[in-house]
Amino acid sequence: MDARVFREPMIPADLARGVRARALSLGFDLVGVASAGGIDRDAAALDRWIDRGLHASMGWMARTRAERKSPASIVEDCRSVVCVALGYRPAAEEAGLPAGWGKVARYARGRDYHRVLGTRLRKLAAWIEEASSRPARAFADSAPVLERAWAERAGLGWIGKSSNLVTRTMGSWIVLGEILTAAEIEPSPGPHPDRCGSCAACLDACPTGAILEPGVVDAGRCVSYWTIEHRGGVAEDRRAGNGAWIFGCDECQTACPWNRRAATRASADPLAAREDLRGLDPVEVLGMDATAFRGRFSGTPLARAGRDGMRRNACLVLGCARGERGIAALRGALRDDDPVVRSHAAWALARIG
Ligand code: B12
Ligand code: SF4
Ligand code: SF4
Repeated sequence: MDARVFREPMIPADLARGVRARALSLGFDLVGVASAGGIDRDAAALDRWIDRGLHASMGWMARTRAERKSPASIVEDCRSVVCVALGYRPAAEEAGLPAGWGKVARYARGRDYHRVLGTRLRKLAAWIEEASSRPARAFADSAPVLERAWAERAGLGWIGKSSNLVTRTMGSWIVLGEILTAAEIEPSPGPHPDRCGSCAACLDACPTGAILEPGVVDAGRCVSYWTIEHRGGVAEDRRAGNGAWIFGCDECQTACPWNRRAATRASADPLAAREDLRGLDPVEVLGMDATAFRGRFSGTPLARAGRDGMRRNACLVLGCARGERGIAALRGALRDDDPVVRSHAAWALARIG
């Protein structure tokens, strides 16, 4: 079904078939289409979340609240949302890390997913534009879009109690992207029914009690927020709960029964985990200069935290581990140029005693 042989724009059902075929040939694991409109439950949940201040210092979530509720504010006359997912569960079972090392969230151990998804989605969007003669724009966590809500409506999976989108085939070990388009594309059967049932494993597993109630995460308690999104010092009462996470946190996902049976990815896949990012030595991270930081982390999601952010996280990991190994590096960091690294090194030393 090559769009170029059609003079007239395709009808919605043909567009849906074409989108699906192309998305799968581009290497996406899951694809579905939702008609734009009717995410009232999620819009109301977003309002409650922001009004309760659960977005912590992510002021951009509050500033873009109106756009998040309305795809038409991003693409004029938006009619359809094409949702895709790419899985990242590693093929091999994981060996343990050396004592005192920092854990890296699974999604962050390979190439930056924004780039991988973005490149493929733009190709899909170009095809939609050509086939429908209507505008189509591609995003992967790069615009104010309620990505999980749209993916649920497009039938990819359901928003679980952890607030992650969980799928039957890949669990929640997936990243999401979407295309907003003014093209009328036949929607997929959706929304996906809830499959959490009476399970509450993610709520029990969260080390900081960040999942306040099913589907509601308090960012201000979430290790992922503090180690990835937050700039500056980590609140004092949140440091001890950080545990060994140096970037992100996977506890609510590791506990999920759907993730244990999730499909794994071949080592050649574009998000394949790099062995050297499976875990990090916090002493080494603390000692990284700008060149070493770029050399190791550029092109990966870890670059988002920045060099000082990662060194701050390294202090948290060392302080939580309370081992003697980090003492010399932490003492050196007391004279660091960055005040946040200095104060977190002092905190870690005090904890080690
Ligand atoms: C802000 C943000 C964060 C924040 C806040 C998390 C949060 N839960 O909102 C922080 C920094 C903490 C974070 C952490 C993570 N994130 Co994040 N994050 C985002 C971002 C940019 C916006 C999310 C958002 O809109 N939050 C607003 C709140 C209101 O929405 P929500 O939590 O999803 O809540 C929904 C449910 O409550 C639902 N709902 C309503 N009523 C009810 C009732 C019930 C019973 C239930 C179950 C649900 C429900 O409605 C709400 C709106 O849809 C998205 C990208 C995007 N543009 O969407 C990525 C995104 C959600 N993050 C992603 C990832 C991978 C993560 C981490 C797994 C990373 C990690 N390993 O460290 C963790 C997971 C933590 C968690 N349990 O959520 C992926 C999720 C993939 C997936 N399978 O779901 C996304 C989609 C990015 C992407 N493009 O792939 N993230
Ligand atoms: S990412 Fe970690 S801290 Fe955040 S909700 Fe999940 S288990 Fe809790
Ligand atoms: S751990 Fe259980 S409750 Fe939480 S998302 Fe997975 S299935 Fe749902």
